[in-house]
Amino acid sequence: MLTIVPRPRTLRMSPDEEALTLGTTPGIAAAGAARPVAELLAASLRGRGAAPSVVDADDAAVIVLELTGPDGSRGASDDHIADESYTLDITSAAITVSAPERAGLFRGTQTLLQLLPVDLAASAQLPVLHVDDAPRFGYRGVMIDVVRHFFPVADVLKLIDALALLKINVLHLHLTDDQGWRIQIDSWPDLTAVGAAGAVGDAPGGFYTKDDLGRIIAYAAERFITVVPEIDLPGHTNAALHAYPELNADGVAREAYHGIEVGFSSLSASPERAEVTDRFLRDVLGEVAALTPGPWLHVGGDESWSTSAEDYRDLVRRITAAAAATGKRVIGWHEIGSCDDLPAGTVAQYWSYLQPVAPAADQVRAVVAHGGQVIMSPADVAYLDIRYPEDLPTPGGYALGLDWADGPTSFAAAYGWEPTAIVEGLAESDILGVESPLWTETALTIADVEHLAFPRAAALAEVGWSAAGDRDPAEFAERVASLGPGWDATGIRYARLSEVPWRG
Ligand code: TNX
Repeated sequence: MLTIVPRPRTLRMSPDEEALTLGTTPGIAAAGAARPVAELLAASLRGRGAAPSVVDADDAAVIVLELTGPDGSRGASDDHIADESYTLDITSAAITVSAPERAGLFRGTQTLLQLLPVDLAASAQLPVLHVDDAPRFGYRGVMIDVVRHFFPVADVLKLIDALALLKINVLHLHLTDDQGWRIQIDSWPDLTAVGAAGAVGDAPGGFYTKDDLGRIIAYAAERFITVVPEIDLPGHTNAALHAYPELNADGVAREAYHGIEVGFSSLSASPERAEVTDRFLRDVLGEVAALTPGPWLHVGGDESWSTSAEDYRDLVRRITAAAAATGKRVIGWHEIGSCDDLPAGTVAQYWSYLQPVAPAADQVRAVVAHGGQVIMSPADVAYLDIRYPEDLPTPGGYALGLDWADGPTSFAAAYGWEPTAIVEGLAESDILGVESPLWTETALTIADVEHLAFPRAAALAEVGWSAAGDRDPAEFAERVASLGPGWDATGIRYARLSEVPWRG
């Protein structure tokens, strides 16, 4: 059976034709802008024991990567959503991936990698087939909270590779929260000098220098994944309120916080703090926007329960205006829809349930009514930090996951939802895409993150990429089982859920 996740738009098999034999020293032909994609494919094949060589267009190469469009040199870091469509052709003689843009070419190579065995030290047989593929939604994200626990750059790069294989194209980094501030800001140095020290419990803190974040962004961009940075405002700001007393209404620094409660911190809307708060917003959002080449800037907006409704609307207006002034498109959690003065094109990230809890649906519709769009992250199905229904051995031996979002989330539930069926009145085009957040209150290590994320991130990837319509959970579980050997080979500590018929 064929093993492509997410399911491609069309797949035509020709079982009567003679299979292709891929030797252990395959040539990969790629010219010009296709070359870096070929180099990445070669590195992946090398990781599986083959000895490929990348050549300029050459008839002898068994793998050919070709760009067909005039925009062939554009990448995900440009100010547009890349064209990710591609075709993959396997004949008895050759493998050809064609795409109008490099992003699609890269996506096609990920499909090819899924079709190849994990051990290429011996020659492999590939069936003759034709894949014609393109995503349903332009934004298919995974978020990682690097505040509640901090993850060094190498951990994030490993995660990026695993997400790239699933054709995820956005990595949302939750960079600030009550427990810590994780990104260097030159104009406000104490955000990290003071605000990055701790995490949840007695876990160590940490932060990314601008160079660190630059390495993450560059690595992601090579794989056509856009990094969306989030500075969570006006709530979830205890780390900043701890580092800078002048950001507090009373001018007194808050204590450092290492718990997991939410909703107690807020920037001040008081007129006496207007100058310093607006300067803070301008400086921080300006520096973060300058660091990230992608089109989006996430400003949080969730759970500001200690901010009055009036102050919240005032602060969100100022926050989103400062974010929009950087030239980025603003994203916020759906609560920002209570502010009726949002910049044009603002995106609301919906994190209520499949059955919306008031006023979430109204807030989302308000954003759409102002010309904005929505990212769907329903907590009861898309959240990766919610625990599994079964108790599985975990990498660290301690329990992982929270269960506030309507109890545990099964693999079938993570797969069986439709983004357009949640908030009434939204058209398909109102939905920018889907995202799975992974909050890290219980995840101390990247192995913990992997256990929570995989295989459920594969479900999110298919909800975002593959055509709407009937999803057969049993058939999907079969395909996901085929990812197991690749995850084993690359050291991904996925959860061996009983819902998936893992091989071996
Ligand atoms: C709510 S969901 C949060 C996070 C927490 C998470 C889990 C959302 C937008 N905010 O701050 O980490 O619950 O406790």
